[in-house]
Amino acid sequence: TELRAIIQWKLYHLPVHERDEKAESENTKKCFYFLDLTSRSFAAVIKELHPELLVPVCIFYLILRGLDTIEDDMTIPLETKLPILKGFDKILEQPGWSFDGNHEREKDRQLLVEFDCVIQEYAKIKPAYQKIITDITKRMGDGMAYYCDNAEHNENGVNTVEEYEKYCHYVAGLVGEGCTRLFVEAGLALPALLERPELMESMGQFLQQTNIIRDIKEDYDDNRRFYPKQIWSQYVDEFEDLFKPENREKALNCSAEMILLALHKVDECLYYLAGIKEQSVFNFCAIPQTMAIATLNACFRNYALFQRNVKISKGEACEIMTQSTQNLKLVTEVFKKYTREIHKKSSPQDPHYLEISIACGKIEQFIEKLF
Ligand code: RWZ
Repeated sequence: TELRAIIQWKLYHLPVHERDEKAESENTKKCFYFLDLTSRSFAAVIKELHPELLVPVCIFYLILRGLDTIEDDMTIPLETKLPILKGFDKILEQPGWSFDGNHEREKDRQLLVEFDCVIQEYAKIKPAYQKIITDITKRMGDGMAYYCDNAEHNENGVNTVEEYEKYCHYVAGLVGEGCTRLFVEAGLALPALLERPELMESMGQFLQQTNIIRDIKEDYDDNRRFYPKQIWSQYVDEFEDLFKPENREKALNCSAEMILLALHKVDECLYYLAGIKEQSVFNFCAIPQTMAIATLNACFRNYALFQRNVKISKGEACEIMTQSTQNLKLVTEVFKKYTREIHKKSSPQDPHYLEISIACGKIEQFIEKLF
């Protein structure tokens, strides 16, 4: 109830070129160079953040990106990988640390080779922010180590929906928690958000689940599978059968069930956004969420998902950007639009047709209730 009352928007906007260039050291610039290098979508929203959080969030991003690169790299032997993942929080306190054992993507590799610039910048931010970042790094590293070790003994990837959501908790739910604690510490979000941890968890879950749904083909080609067996095994006997043209309908129904699971997070994401007081933080949180619902719509009942990368169009992305940088009302309009499109496309032949209708209807009702 308190969360709902807080829709007073203060427009904050300071173009990057007007910020005090001299205050930023060469080292800081190098960190922003790495932000651009390693992030497709987050660099833009991070660079527009309130000055108080600009560098801390950039550093937070680079640290987790470094961790993610280690986790992802299948060429690093487990006996090297696990100690790095589990001790990454300690690495942040080691000036000069770098890693050149990564050989998968050149851009990610370079960040780890020159990781010292992140460590130096981390040392300069407020201790309260450092504490939050270290805590999340520690818990995420431990979670990743657990899943890497597990994957070694378990060829089939994630089994249950519970395991799937737990994996998403480590790689994304924790990002939601870290960001929220930074916002509250900076006085830019309501402390009440910390008393409803399921809201920040859903923010991360919704983004991560959308990425997993969208990247199924790319992940399969890299020999990774994140769709839980509990879901795909209802449609096909072997995971690879999802990609056979004769299983087209089964594959589409499987992806629809994955999308249904993600849609269950939407209400909590919108409720979370109602707790953000400051415009640049609102944009930072809202843009990825609206991009995600548009991406789910682009994937829904689209067989291309099993053949190549599905993307939203430039035009759609532009419209979403404008609508996501104003207020909660316009953000809910974006959600309403894409939820309706998903609802319209749903197939009565789909075993989860009824559940999908209910989920879409609930989102619409929730939006009506918010205002
Ligand atoms: C946005 C401050 C790249 C940090 C974590 C992100 C890597 C696995 C990928 C740090 C949205 C996709 C980016 C869900 C959080 N973890 N999952 C800041 C980072 C979704 C972002 C990416 C996660 C993450």
